[in-house]
Amino acid sequence: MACTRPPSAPRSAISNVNETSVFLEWIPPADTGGRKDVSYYIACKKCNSHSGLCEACGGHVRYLPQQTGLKNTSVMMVDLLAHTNYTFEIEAVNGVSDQNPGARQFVSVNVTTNQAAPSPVSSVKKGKITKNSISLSWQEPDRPNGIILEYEIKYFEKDQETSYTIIKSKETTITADGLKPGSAYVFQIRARTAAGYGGFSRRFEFETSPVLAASRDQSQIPIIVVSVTVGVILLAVVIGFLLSGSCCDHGCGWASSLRAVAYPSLTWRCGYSKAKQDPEEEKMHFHNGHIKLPGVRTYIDPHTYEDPNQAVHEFAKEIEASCITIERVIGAGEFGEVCSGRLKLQGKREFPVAIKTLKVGYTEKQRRDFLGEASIMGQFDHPNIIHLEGVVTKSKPVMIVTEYMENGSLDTFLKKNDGQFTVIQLVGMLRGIASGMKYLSDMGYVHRDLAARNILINSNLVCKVSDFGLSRVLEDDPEAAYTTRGGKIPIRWTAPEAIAFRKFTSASDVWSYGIVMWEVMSYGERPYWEMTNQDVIKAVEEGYRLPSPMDCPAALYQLMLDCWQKDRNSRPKFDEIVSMLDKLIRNPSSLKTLVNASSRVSNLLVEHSPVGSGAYRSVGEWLEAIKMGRYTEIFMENGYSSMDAVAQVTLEDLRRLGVTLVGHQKKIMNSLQEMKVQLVNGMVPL
Ligand code: L87
Repeated sequence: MACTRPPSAPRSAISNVNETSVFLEWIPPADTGGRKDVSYYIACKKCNSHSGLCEACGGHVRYLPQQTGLKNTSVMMVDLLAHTNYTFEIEAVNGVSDQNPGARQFVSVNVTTNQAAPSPVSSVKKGKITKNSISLSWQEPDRPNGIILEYEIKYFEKDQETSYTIIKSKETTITADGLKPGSAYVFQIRARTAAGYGGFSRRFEFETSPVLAASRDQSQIPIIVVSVTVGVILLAVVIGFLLSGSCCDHGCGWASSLRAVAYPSLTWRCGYSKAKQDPEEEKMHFHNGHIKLPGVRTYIDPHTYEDPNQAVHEFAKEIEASCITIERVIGAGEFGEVCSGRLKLQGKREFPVAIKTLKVGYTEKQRRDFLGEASIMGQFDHPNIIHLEGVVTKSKPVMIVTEYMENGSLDTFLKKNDGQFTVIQLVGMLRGIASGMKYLSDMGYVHRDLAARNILINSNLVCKVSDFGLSRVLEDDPEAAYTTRGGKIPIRWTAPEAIAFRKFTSASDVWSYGIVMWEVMSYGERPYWEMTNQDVIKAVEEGYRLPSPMDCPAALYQLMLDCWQKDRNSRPKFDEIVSMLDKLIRNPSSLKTLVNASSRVSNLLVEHSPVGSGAYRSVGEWLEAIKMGRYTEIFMENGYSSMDAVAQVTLEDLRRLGVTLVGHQKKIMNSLQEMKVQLVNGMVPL
């Protein structure tokens, strides 16, 4: 037997961070040591960001599928600590590595995890139950991911979900009272940390004790009569108090704001003073003039404010212009330029920001619409929503300042990096967008213009939803076209009911999300290519849907088709989309089944033409043309030396040849497919 050696280090390791999970992928070592038994070992170190000192990670980290003896070139680590720097060393070993234990051959990757919301509460127990009350207790979530600030308990009478009550508690016990006797109630609990709310627990159902027939005797009637009378008197007093207007003089918190919202015509009587308002209270009690239960976080339409300047300062911090250094122009918006720059706030380190400016000579309406976006953004706090730093309104130009996203708009970024990401990286991007959209839909905000061009992506490939506004959103979008009814709508991204009768809901956002999935999986391809808007509307109405992008995992294409159901109530909800994508990320083999080429093709009008008669005279020329020239030698050495031979290459063959980067596999297979098949019409009837 010939002498063999330990392998060289793995190469080109890449990481994808999702809250407290990290996915790693690499390509095999250049030198396998002349052996076929290469496997991989992952060493995990937790590093102090100040001292730079590292220690072993300890037992809390889970490795999927495992930490040692990995045969595949990818692994996922879950249950990492939030906001922590980790170094992962991916070591290649083979049967003789033990003979030379000194020389570990590894490639290392540094990552910083993000803050994660707490995991759901999993066990809830009932305590004392009476005919009007239910007491509950529960355990802290398995993964609190931080200090739990409070719990939110939502409950409603079974089958009466539309009317629910929310209680907050710092303890892990509560008593819900004022319940109906002998009735079933459904409870759900979620925990909140600095990172926001975790998911709700599953539903727990408990029943109040029944009233015995004997206790429902005549003796209770006087009590009921008295309490109803007292209730009516109290209500009358409250209404009289509200309508009197006298409270304006002493600024009585929520009552004056209730009047401002619920009775806008009365506001002239007292004017509107910020000092008299408690913004927190307003957020908790009202939504577009409706009284809201405390703790139900919903988005407040800035239009409900008489004075838009007040809205913006309620939700956005005023920044002094002298704290901002503008560096360069990075884009254009409807109202003026978008720039990159730096922000230096007192007591903080300077950091990069993006800045939207309002061009000079604006009208009052333009200023209001421009700052309206900041009023909306300022209400959101989520890792997948672009973060508002603040606004400049006291000097000119008026500006909106956000965190800086190094990789810019998602559509441009994907076009620039065609074929360069693994499926898991792409799904990670989609997961982030879905998570941001879930948050927006939970807040009651309908985006209306969800498209890859309105998603920003940072250097960690974290995607964030951007571009908020009300009427102006669509004015700003060059994709938006006027419909016959006069509305301006980005047709290719919009659900049919929103185009036909302006029914914009979170379900129509889900449709758009399906289009974004398609854009992402096809690296920024234009949905419906160069078809006209009219043809798109007609085709979709007739039941045609976009075909699967090339080499798209079947599970993802199925999810797209689900998002594009005609019946908006049958479309998945954003929380279901997030769970589905999480499941796929945790089990990457579920992404291996691709929408196969033959089923794609059977739905298409196709025309076959033999490979080889075409444009390329040699394998080298072809690979160079698709920027895969680095593989020429490997192809030639392995018998793929003519275009006819190349035509037979399968994905399996590519893997065997060491083409392990999914992006490169895609590039090569796509190019072959393109040579073999000419697509005449790519639409798939449902
Ligand atoms: O490279 C970028 N990084 N580009 C091109 C950006 C960024 C960014 O952080 N373009 C924007 N960024 N915008 C405007 C267009 C968004 C689709 C924003 C950040 C943005 C701003 C400055 C205010 C409000 C909303 C988005």
